[in-house]
Amino acid sequence: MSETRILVIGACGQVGTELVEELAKRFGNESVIASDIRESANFDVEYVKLDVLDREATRKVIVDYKITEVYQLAALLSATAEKNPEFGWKLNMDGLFSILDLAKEGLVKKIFWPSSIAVFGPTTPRDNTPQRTVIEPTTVYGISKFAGERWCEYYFNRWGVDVRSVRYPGLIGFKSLPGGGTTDYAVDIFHQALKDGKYECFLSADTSLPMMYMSDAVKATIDIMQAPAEDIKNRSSYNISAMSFNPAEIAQEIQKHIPSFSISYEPDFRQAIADNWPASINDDDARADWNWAHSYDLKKLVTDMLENLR
Ligand code: AKB
Repeated sequence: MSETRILVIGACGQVGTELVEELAKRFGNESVIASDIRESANFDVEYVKLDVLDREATRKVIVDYKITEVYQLAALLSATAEKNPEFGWKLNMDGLFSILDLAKEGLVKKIFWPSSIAVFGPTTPRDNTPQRTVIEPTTVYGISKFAGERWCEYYFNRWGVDVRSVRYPGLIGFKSLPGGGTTDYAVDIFHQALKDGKYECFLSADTSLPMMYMSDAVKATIDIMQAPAEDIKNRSSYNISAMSFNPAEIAQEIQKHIPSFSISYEPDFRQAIADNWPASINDDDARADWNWAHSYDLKKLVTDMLENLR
């Protein structure tokens, strides 16, 4: 059996930071290469500077390091992509094609590429959103993720590219800050609660969104990559779910630990994005096909976040 050699692209982001750490634990530091657009970064594994839009540079890293699996995480998230739609589309689509094409050539054996709950739009059922339903995204991020899902399935059907994907909900972790998402409030709130004892939220009190603790998201990512190929019956992207809450509910949970904490609401342009996303997600397919299971609910998440950030 050939040795697993992993490249994580976009390793300095919110998911990448924790994913690299977990992959290194499971496969050994020498089997994992972290890469990002930054000049340098602090990882226990080797780091290479890489712009995924530079196809020749990407090919060279994959060949030089004898990479077998790629986790392609480089992307603009929902709020940032709305500010720069042209670059959001370019990075999110060309970054994916760069890796899909190298896999099509046989240079990479397996790919992970994340999609998002942002694929859903105002015409999608908001509660317990099914795996297969109306999908009419209204943000450039959502459009790019939905198009990416279709292309993943196409590359699998047409050329047998082993690509696997999940639709991440809002992700919450303590090891790094999020960058440019609509669900970022659920991370910022912890930092402000500990620093100032108060938080001004850019979404309204009753905006419920699907959320997940980062350790569960990392587990889902590695689990789907480790599953036998025949168990992956969906080659576009799987719904995955852990919990749903709104800003008022997470604030109440934080107040159980910090009674003086207060929250105020000043919705901005991100409110319109959140209003078009699901409130909760049905992930029966992921649970049935590759045994997806989450561990963290809101209570456990809040306790763990505060303990670690303190
Ligand atoms: C965002 O808010 O843009 C992301 C996502 C839900 O994909 N966290």
